[in-house]
Amino acid sequence: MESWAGHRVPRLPGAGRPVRLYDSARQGVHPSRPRGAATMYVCGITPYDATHLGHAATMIAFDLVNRAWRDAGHPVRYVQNVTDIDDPLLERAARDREDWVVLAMRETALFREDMEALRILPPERYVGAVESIPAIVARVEDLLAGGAAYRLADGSGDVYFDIAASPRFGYESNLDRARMLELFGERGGDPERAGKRDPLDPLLWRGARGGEPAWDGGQVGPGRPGWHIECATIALDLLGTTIDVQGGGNDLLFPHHECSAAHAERLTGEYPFARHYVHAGMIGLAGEKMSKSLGNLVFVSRLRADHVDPMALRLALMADHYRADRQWTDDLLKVAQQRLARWREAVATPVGPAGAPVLERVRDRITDDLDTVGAIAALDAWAEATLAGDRSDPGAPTLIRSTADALLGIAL
Ligand code: 5CA
Ligand code: ZN
Repeated sequence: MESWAGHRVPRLPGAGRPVRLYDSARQGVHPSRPRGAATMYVCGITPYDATHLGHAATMIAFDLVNRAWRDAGHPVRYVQNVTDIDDPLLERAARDREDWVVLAMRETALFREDMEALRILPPERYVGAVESIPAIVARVEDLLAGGAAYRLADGSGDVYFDIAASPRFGYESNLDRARMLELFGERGGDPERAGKRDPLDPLLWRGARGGEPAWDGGQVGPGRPGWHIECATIALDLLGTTIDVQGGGNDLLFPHHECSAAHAERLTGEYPFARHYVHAGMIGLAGEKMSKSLGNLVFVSRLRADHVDPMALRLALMADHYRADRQWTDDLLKVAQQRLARWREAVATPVGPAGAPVLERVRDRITDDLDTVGAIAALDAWAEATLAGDRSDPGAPTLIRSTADALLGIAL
């Protein structure tokens, strides 16, 4: 699939720092230690509706990781998927009497536009599930041949992963079995399905059904891919055996990231699949998680059409810590708009207070598990001092402009 257009990132003087991130598996903040190029796989959209502010917030969080790594001198290899075949997409298309392919293409195109407007650096590879089917089939064949997968005996052609083949199952999410069962049922799993070895076994391949799209699955049989094997396959094939960051919103902690890690580790024999499992908090509206199924969405494209500056949107979504579940409010946007205007006014002056310590402070805060609150406070303080008349450093406005651009993705 086509990715979206990027932009030039200014180089900052001095040295960037090692990036420290919270890892859900170890339940603590640890430095990421990329060996050469840093590798990151982020779980992208299921394109049955337009990009909402929750998607945007999650993509911004991982864009900050990308920018911090680059600042530290690492080339970044970043891959993101599009789940362009799955139950929710087919259900929406059926509801609206629309061709599911047309729906997916339209919403993916809109997502690209939104990402570009928000100045999210594009992934090196932006990959759909459909185009990955031959690769996924090869992985399912491999799991079947190795005894880690089984075919249901009911003639459906459905193939499941046997979680007993994954002795560490549960290490990524740190949840007890009761909670796993609950979440599995809520998030696309089928704990009640008869004939499975364990209610938590996830679907690898769904055998062809009348009225549903299906692909040639070789020895696996005709059908379509399961969700977790999609992300495991794409990440392994494009980034290699062990990746630095597996990312997404915290709604993917279980079962999605647990199961993709279990698949990948069984396929490669290497542990862990990801050195860091990084999860962004959920953006909600009026106390509810913003989600397509609840229908309580604020779309990025809607706000853009209303002439909201995407930079203000970006600032608003960075005003609290990325891991916090938080609510979207009109007030959040107003504050960000005022902040953006102050920063722009300040960098438009020819001189300001010293810029270098501000750059160091922003670097320090961002590399401490993406502390955007601290980074924004440092830029606020500089802008207020400038506007109050502290004008000692003629290089400062340019440096601050580059700092906001390179590290926060904010064009002033
Ligand atoms: N296609 C799968 C991932 S492989 C999926 O979860 N798609 S999605 O469209 O539902 O979400 C796309 C990304 O946005 C995921 O990383 C998801 O965790 C994140 N996300 C979804 N809803 C929210 C929300 N309300 N707040 C923050 N992030 C969200
Ligand atoms: Zn995924």
